[in-house]
Amino acid sequence: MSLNVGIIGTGMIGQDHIRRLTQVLSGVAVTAVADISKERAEAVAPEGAAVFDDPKALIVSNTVDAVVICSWGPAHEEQLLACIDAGKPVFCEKPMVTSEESALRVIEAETVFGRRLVQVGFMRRFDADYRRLKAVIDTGTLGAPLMYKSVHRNASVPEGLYTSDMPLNDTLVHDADISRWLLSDEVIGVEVRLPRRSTVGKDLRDPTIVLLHCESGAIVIVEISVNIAYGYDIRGEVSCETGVAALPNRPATVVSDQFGIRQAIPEDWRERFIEAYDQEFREWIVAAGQGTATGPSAWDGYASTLVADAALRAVESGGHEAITMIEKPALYADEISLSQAMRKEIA
Ligand code: NAD
Ligand code: ISE
Repeated sequence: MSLNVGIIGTGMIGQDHIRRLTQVLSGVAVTAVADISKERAEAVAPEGAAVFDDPKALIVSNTVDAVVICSWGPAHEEQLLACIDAGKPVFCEKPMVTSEESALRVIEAETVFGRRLVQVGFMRRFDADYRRLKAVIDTGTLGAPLMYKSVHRNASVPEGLYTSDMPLNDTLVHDADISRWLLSDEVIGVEVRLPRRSTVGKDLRDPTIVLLHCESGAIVIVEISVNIAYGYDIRGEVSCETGVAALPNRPATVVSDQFGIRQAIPEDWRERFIEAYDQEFREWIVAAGQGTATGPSAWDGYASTLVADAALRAVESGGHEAITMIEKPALYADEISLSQAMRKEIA
């Protein structure tokens, strides 16, 4: 039986997810869409899908079994809470929410409901190269992870939409989540360094370097550029006690001509992570069909929000900003990874 999905937010990523749910993946149908711009929703609605003005009407509609939220970050909390209230599985694009208080309200609602319903759109966890990188770290053959370098470069950002806070409260959440997942660690402190400012980004504070201090003592160095012009370039390298494991360069045709030898770089996240988004939804469709969620949880959304909040504070203070988390509810108890077990043995 097909999973009937309603999509809230039909902008860039909403349209890309409509394409993958209607043209790429099976076992799923898009039966409803909603956007504050009804014209946009109508223009991109798949044939036969109902178009709603009000996202809450979409959420409770009996033509919708599960919801995909692709609206702007500040709208996510209200829509997530409405989905939990309706008992419907919900895939929510990152950032899950935009403040610690919001994240705690989502966790509280889901915990009271008693079953995971929320999956957060941290698609890197579904990328084959990141999964292989994690597998290498988890086997423990390189020893404990000590440092991770996460490079996150965007060619450009949409005019008008980006503010100087967005590298920290919108972009950094991906690096925070993938670091926690790869290293099986929790971030307990954040520092921010602002290098010489690029003139390409106009009013943006760009680039940014963020240091994430992890519970184990490992340090993550994140480099964020949101206007680097040459392409979308994502890199990752984990330095362990006896070796280093890195993401490979994406295979691309090597062109040799009068200008030299070169390979194309993805234009944006849609191209770089196309298979990861497909896999993320393949796994979500199965879980949502069973009335639940898989992969990045509301807890992970909370943890990445705390990192973003601390990074914003660190810009102001110029120093180290500590992170304190609530006790993890049993609903989010993870399987302990091999690297965690190994680090405990070393300690
Ligand atoms: P966008 O501006 O292109 O589209 C957002 C859409 O949501 C717009 O059509 C807007 O009208 C609609 N919207 C806003 N508030 C709404 C509300 N309250 N109710 C209904 N509709 C509403 O933005 P985008 O680039 O598609 O990003 C959307 C979300 O997806 C953001 O949270 C963004 O961070 C996230 N995103 C994730 C990735 C990823 O790699 N996982 C990539 C891009 C964007
Ligand atoms: C965008 O919103 C995303 O989520 C992309 O994955 C990220 O790389 C980009 O920096 C964000 O603007």
